[in-house]
Amino acid sequence: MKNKISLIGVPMDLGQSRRGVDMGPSALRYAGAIEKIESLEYDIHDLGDIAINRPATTVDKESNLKNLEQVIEANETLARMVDEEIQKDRFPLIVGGDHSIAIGSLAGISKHYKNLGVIWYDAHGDLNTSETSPSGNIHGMPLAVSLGIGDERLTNLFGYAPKVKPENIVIIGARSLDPGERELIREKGIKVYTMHEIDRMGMSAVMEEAIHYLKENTDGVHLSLDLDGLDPTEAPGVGTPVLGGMTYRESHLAMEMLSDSELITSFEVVEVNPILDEKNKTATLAVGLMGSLFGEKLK
Ligand code: B3U
Ligand code: MN
Ligand code: MN
Repeated sequence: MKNKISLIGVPMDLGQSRRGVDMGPSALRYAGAIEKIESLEYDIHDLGDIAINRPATTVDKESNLKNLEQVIEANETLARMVDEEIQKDRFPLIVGGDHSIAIGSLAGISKHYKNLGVIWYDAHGDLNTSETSPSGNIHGMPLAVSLGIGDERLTNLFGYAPKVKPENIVIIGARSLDPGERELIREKGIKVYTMHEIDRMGMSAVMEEAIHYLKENTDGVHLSLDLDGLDPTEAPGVGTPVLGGMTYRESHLAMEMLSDSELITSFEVVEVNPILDEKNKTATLAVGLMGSLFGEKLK
């Protein structure tokens, strides 16, 4: 991993319906994200937060997508910033905000790789389109969008599509998939470790397999960490909690194994909602996971 990191805050809450996740970047900074990473001897620049245009909720008439224009605008800014940081040879660490910001992260990252791998650590698949989405919430769509599936205004963000290939994606921790998402997973042959596989195989074997799978064919791997991948008893501060998630210990192990693998070339932490949290528990947990991903156990 590069020892130069740039943190970009994206206080985006328009990709879903519960306010408060826009305070995620503040909660993560308050929980000591910068100090944690500095303590691990990285040179970290905090680039501050992207400005989000936040009018009342709008719904695009033809597509039913909520807050489409604002989501596009913020993601274009994010893509540009991420692209610039990679050009400066710095590791992008993006902190949200809801998961719709992965559209911009992947748009800025992917042009630097021929075969970008993606690890999607999440209770959800985020593989909906405006047709399959039960909610119209764009945070349930970023992985489909990055595959080039969905509304063109999103898929073509930053001027190209697709950003990732289905065979370079690994989803870990899924336990809430909509019918359209299941169909897409089957159709595209996307590798998914649901909670069933994690329970049967154990996190260690799952991560070993996932790392081996991505090592073969990718030249960089983006880790997209949605805090609702964890069990809500341990990470209550998320907008759409789903019971039966990955534990604190499993998640630390996963981050440590990824750190050891030296595969990860960009990282994003999303869906921390301090309003729904208990004394910043979820942000604090997230900062701990960042520490593990950045090699804390070796220090
Ligand atoms: N799959 C549902 C729910 C959802 C997706 N991502 C989150 N929730 N966090 C949807 O609205 O697309
Ligand atoms: Mn998600
Ligand atoms: Mn999720």
